[in-house]
Amino acid sequence: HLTSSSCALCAGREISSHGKDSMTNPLFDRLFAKHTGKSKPFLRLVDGTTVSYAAFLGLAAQIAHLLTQSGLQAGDRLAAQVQKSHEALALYAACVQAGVVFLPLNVAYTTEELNYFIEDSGARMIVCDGKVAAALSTIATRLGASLETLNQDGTGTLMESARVMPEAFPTVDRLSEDLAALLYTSGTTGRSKGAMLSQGNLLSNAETLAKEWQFTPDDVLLHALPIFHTHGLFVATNVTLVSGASMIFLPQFNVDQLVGLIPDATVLMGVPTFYTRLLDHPQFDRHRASGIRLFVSGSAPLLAETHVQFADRTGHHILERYGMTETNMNTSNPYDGERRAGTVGLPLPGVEVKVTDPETGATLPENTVGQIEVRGPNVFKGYWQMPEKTAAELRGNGFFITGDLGKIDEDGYVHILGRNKDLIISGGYNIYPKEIELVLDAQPGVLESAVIGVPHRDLGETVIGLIVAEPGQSPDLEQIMEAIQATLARFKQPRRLIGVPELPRNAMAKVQKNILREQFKDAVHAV
Ligand code: MLC
Ligand code: AMP
Repeated sequence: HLTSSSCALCAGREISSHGKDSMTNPLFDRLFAKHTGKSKPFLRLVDGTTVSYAAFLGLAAQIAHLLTQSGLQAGDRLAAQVQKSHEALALYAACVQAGVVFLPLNVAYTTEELNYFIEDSGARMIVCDGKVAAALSTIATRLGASLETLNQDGTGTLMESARVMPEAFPTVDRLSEDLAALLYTSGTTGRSKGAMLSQGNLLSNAETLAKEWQFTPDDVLLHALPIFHTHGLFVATNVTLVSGASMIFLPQFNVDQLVGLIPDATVLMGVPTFYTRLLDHPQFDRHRASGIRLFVSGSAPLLAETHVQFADRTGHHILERYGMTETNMNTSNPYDGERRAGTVGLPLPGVEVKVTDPETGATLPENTVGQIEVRGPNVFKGYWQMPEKTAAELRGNGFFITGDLGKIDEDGYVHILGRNKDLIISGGYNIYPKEIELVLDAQPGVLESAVIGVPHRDLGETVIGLIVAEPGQSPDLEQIMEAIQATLARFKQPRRLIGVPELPRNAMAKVQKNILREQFKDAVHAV
C-alpha cells in the first residue's frame, strides 16, 4: 500500500490515526477524530480549568472501551440521565465512537417517566446519577441492562471503571444512515415517541450551521444550555466540534454568571428566556456584549419586542433560527443580511420548506398561512418502533409535517404563527397537555381536565390545569398538586389548578382551548 497521498484509491480521502478510512464513521471522524492529539482547549469549566481536545478524546475512548466490554454493540441503545459535566459530554462522544445509539434524558424526569423511555427504547445500558440508581435498578434488571452511575463531579462507577482503560479506541464502523441518537419527544396522544436521528442527520446540520454562522477555530461559545436536547447537544456542541472551536461549559444557566463570562466568549446560544433575563440584568450592556460576534435564539418564539430591546441595549441583532427534535435546524436568519424580528429566517442550504393546506396537503402561495413541512438531510428517520405515527407525519416523498403553522413571505422569510399541535413551550421545554390531562383525570373526584399554556413573561408560556369535578365531588386541588409530583417532571407540573364547572366544547365535542386560553390569559403572572 502506498501512502495516502500517492495511492489512487485513497486520493482525496483522509486516513485517520488508527489507519482506517476516515469515512467509516462519518460523525465521529468529522466531529471528533480530526482533533486527535490537539492540545488546544475544547472546554473551559466553571472552576477555570480546561479540558483539551486530546484529553477529552482520551476520556471518550476510555468510556468507549467500557461500553464494548460491557457487551454493547453497534446499534444498541444507551440511556443517560446525567447532570451536565465534561464526562457526560464524553459519554456522548464515546457512544458515537462505539456505534452505540445515545439516548439523553432530561434530568428533571421522574422515575415513572424514565421507566417508559428505558423500556420503550430497550436500552442495553443505563447511566444515571448515583441518587437515582436504586430507583432504576428494577427496570435495569428486568431488561437485562447494565447500570452505571455518573455524578456531576465525575464520580461514580462509569468513570471508576473507565479510567483504567486505554486512551485510544478503534472506532466502530458506521454509515451515514445508521442511527446516532434517539431523542424522545412527547406526543399529542400523551405517549412519547423516540425520534431516530442518523449520523448523517446530525453531521449535515452541524456542517451547514457552522458554515452559515461563520464559525472558526477562534470561536468561544458560552454554553449554558442543557445537553439532553437538540439545542445544547447538537446545535451548540456539534457546531463547536465541527469547526474546532471551544466552549465555556457551564453546569446550568445562571444569569449573573453569564453576564460575568460574556466578555470571554464570541458566541452565545440560548432560548428566549436567556435573552429576557439578560435584559433584566442591570450590568448587561453594550460594553459587556462587545466581544460577542453572534447571539443565537431558538427552541421557542422570540418576541419581536425582545429582539428590538436587545438591539437597542447592545447593538446586536439576535439571530433567530427554527428547528425541532425531529429535524434539527430548518431555517435561520442570515448571518450577513437582514435579521428580521418576528421571523425565523430563510431555509438553510439543502433544506426545503413549504407551507401546505392542512386538509389537502396542497402547497400554498406565499404569504398564505398553512402548515409548515420540511425536507432535507436534516430530517429524521422516523419514530422508534412506531411505523403508523411515522407514516402520519413523515410523507413518502420525504416531507415532514412539523405541526407548526406559518407562512413564507415575499422575500422567503418564514414566519411561525401558531401550532396545529396541542403543545406548550415553557422556557424552551416542550410540554404536551394530553400527558398532563391523563394524570389529572386519574385523580380522585376529577371528571375531566384541560391543560393550557398561558403567557408568562419569563418562560414565554406556562402551564395551568382546569379541573371539572365529578358530580357531587369537590376534589382537593392542593392534594392533586402534591400527588402529581411523583409522576410528572417539575417543569410539566401546572403552576396553578383552577376548578371550573365545565369545559367549552365545539359541535364535534372537542374542547375549545382557544376560549380557555383567552379566559385564563392572566391566570399566572411572571415572578
Ligand atoms: C425550570 N423550571 C421550569 C423550567 N425550567 N419550569 C417550567 N419551564 C421551564 N423551562 C422549574 C424548575 O423545576 C424549578 O421549579 C424552577 O422552575 C426553577 O428552576 P431553575 O433550575 O432555577 O431553572 P430556571 O433557571 O428557571 O430554568 C429556566 C431555563 C431552563 C430557561 C434556564 O428551563 C432551560 O435551560 N431551558 C432550556 C431548554 C432547552 O434547552 N430547550 C431546547 C429543546 S431542543 P421549582 O418550583 O422547584 O423552583 C428544541 C429544538 C430547537 O426545542 O429548536 O432548539
Ligand atoms: P422540540 O420538539 O422540543 O424540538 O420543539 C420543536 C418546536 O419548537 C417546533 O415545532 C416549534 O413549535 C418550536 N420552535 C423551535 N424554534 C422556534 C422558533 N425560533 N420560533 C418559534 N417556535 C420555535
